[in-house]
Amino acid sequence: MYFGKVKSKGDPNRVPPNQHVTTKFPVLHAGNVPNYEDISKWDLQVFGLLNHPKRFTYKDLMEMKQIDQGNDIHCVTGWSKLDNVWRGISTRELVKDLGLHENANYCILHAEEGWTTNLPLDDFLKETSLLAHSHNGEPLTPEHGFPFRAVFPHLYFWKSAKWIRAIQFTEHNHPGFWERNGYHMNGDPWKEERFTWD
Ligand SMILES: Nc1nc2c(c(=O)[nH]1)N[C@H]1C(S)=C(S)[C@@H](COP(=O)(O)O)O[C@H]1N2
Ligand SMILES: [Mo]
Repeated sequence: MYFGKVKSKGDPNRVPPNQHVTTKFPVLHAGNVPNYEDISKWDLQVFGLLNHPKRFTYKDLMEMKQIDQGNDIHCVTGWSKLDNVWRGISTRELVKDLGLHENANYCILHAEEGWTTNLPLDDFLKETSLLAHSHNGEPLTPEHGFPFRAVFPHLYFWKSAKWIRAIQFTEHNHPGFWERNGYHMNGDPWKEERFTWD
């Protein structure tokens, strides 16, 4: 299990600049919370610059190797939540047999209702990046992204797409939903990469 750099709760170095720690788990998103009546019909499409595009069902993902990741999350609106434990599938594991092309430099994550976000491939494939189905020992609630959400703890939390339905690998960096509205293309909380006009 990975617990990031071991720092105590009181350690100011653990909280990025201009963030405050909350013990709540705020719910934040644009649009509606999806309702899945039959989870066997849900799927995750992985496509774009790779040799073997693949459709994963819920069952496929649940039968893959599972990992637990402990981390802190940082929302661009200013809250940070420490000591989360997520369970799911490592992004590296997800794409390891799909033959990513040399020129796959970026990803677009597609969620329900056409919501998207973009990030560099290296961030997507970081050791701490995962697709999670559980948080702190409980299945994700619908509000927090059931059945699967991305988790990229090293980036502001808006990159961690809830209700993810597809992952697309691209050569160029295409801005997603918030990024088109001025949010940063990378979003590193330690560098305060909040908005492109900063
Ligand atoms: N599909 C989708 N995922 C999303 C969002 C969204 O609007 N739609 N908002 C992002 C933002 S801004 C944040 S802070 C986190 C919030 O996750 P939470 O509601 O589980 O705290 O989800 C991110 N993932
Ligand atoms: Mo956010």
